[in-house]
Amino acid sequence: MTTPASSRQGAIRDPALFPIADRVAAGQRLSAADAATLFRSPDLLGVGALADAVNRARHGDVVTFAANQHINPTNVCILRKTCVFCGYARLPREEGAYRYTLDQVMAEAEHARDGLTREFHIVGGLDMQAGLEYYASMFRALKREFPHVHIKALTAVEIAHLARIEKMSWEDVLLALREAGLDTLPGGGAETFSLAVREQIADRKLGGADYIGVHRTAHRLGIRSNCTMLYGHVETIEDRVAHLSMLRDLQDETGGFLAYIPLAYHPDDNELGRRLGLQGRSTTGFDDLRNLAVGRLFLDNFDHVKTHWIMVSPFLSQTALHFGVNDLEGTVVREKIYHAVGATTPQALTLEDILKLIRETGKVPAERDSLYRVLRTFDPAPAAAAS
Ligand code: V47
Ligand code: SF4
Repeated sequence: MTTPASSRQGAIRDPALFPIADRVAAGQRLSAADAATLFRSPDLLGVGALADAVNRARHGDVVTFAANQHINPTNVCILRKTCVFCGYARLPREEGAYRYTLDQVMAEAEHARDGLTREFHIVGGLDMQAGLEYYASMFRALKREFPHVHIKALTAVEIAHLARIEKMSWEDVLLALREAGLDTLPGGGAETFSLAVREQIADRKLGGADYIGVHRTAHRLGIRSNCTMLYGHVETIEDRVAHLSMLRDLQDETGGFLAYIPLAYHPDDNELGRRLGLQGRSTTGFDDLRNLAVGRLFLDNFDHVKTHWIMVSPFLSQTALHFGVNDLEGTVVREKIYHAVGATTPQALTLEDILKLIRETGKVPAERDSLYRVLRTFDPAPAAAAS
């Protein structure tokens, strides 16, 4: 047996990774079995080294970030009882339920006057009282007041919900929203596509095939989108691989995905965490880094892999920059969904925080727009800077 170049360099210790390293070096696509091997390997540094090499080949040392602002207009959701991992949703008359008026949305959007915010990320519950016109008038008003701010809004699940309550097709809903100002779709709502998993954690939620179907429709209309996978709950390695395969297949077909974002399940303050006895025990850093690295390696047709530091902490996101990640979810003014389920990380980082975080890793920070075009590149700092 020949010794692969990468193992000679000593980066890879697990022999099960040698043939995968050879395929990566040859630019060959990884199989589902390879992805399962990567997920099972205890050699996190080996998996990370492979992902880092692939990431560097695409992006060099550049790490991008975008200054965005989350707006969550309603937490009223008809799936409140069945999405058992969600601590954010409320029934209409339940304590804590809210639905913003247009004025409240606009007041919250005022933060974008700081001039730094380039994107509104708008998602909420499946609220029967928040129909197409609720969102269309919101997007029109936001575009009128903040024409320079990109609107990334409504997950595939919310698009399908609007289609159902308005008795319209997905396509017509997307066309109407684009007309009002929608620019791209966020990747939420994917959870883990496996039927067995959905039955346990998100029964009655839009299924995986339909999630893919909504994104396919959006891509056909020229609306780009992100995609996600929620991991660290009841899913198996095979469920993760099947999920990633569906994302990779759609990307082969349309090329419409901008970024992949693995989302770490937070077990606090939600029914699933109580059922699984996981409260106070979030995903491990090991598994967080591995999910990011495997995403980079298996999703060979994706340009961008992003960490969401709100979920996995700025510290882990920083380390992830050496595990295949090229993008950080940027400055977030106010964020409710994760802080309803126990996230204890800071709710916003300043521009200086983000630059420091990237520079310390020896990488070059670059601000991007919502379509991942670099807007300005910042000077790298000496990697050994101590403060
Ligand atoms: O779909 C809900 C997740 C997602 C919990 O597209 C939870 O740029 C962990 O998709 N523990 C929405 N996660 C957020 C999302 C996202 C985030 C950042 C950037 C982008 C993007 C998209 O949040 C939901 C669900 O998977 N979520 N509850 C929880 N207990
Ligand atoms: Fe509703 Fe989304 Fe929460 Fe499910 S995850 S209950 S769809 S807000």
